[in-house]
Amino acid sequence: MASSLQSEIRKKLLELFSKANGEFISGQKISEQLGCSRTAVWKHIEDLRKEGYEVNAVRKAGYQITSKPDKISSNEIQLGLQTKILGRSIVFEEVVSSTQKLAHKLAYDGAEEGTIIVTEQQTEGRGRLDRKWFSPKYTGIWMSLILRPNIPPTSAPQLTLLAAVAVAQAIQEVTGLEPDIKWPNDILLSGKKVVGILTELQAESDRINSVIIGIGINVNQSKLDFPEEINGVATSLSIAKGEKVNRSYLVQILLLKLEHLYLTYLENGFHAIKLLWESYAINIGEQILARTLHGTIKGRALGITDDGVLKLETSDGEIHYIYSADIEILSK
Ligand code: BTX
Repeated sequence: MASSLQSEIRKKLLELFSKANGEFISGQKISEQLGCSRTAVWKHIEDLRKEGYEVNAVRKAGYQITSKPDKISSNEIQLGLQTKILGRSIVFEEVVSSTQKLAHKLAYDGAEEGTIIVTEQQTEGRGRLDRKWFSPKYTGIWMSLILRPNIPPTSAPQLTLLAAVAVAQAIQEVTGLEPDIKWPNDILLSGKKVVGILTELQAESDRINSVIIGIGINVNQSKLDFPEEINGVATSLSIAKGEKVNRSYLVQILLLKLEHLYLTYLENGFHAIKLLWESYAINIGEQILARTLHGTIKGRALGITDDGVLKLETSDGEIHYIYSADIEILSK
């Protein structure tokens, strides 16, 4: 109770500074607006400083924020967040093994729909099929989102595609870059992977308890930051754009895009999402190699079905439906 009151006060304080637009606010005004004593205000300011905010304090004039930390935190994400459901509850940890792992636990314990788990660093970030996801500190967005849609478990892959569209839209809006999507879950810039998406379920045979969508975005890494094994295949937004990108702002826009698509999806189904997804897809119409758990198939990617399943035509004219695979594009 006490801590949620503290975080409410903190949120209000940051809102006040945001409205002040870099101007001073008097201690008196802050204490009135926050409904707490001048000493409590001073303590909150000290806490902000510890988190890396630079706060100017001048007698009679009051307080002024002169710079914000290049950090991800609940405050940074919440301040200016325009969503109604997604990200209204934020769990932030400086370091975790994997936000997916923590999200599973919280979802199991009843976390509300829209809860996000965000961290500065993952020590055991994971990709599909237990592969590793490289998640160094202060450079990326490592986030899991808990959803509780009333859809059958077989429709859950559609949410991976929905998330990919939302990430692509957010990257486009924030950076002006034009990402491609490679079925099902890779987002690429100039052919290199900049985002990975991992969708996992807590479900019974016919109903979903929760969908946990893990999103990893390489934001401010330089080329040298990637380990050798992925150096040739990975990139970051800042490498592609030539300048740093504000991560908290990107999370805010991403949540907004996700929410919009998710509500559209719940109301009208997958079709509109499918059309958007196809507008970003690079492997449709191409000769591809699909490596599935059951073997490798070569053929032309015809598109995706209304369920988000990849349709592939082999040279003998046979149509195959691919539910899960790694895709290599053979022709452009
Ligand atoms: P994936 O299986 O499609 O991709 C994993 C593969 O991508 C690795 O085997 C490696 O070759 C390459 N890779 C690893 N790290 C990176 C990176 N930072 N950038 C580009 N390529 C890389 C993709 O799986 C799904 C990834 C989801 C990550 C999020 S982060 C938040 C959440 N928590 C968590 O543990 N995972 C998700």
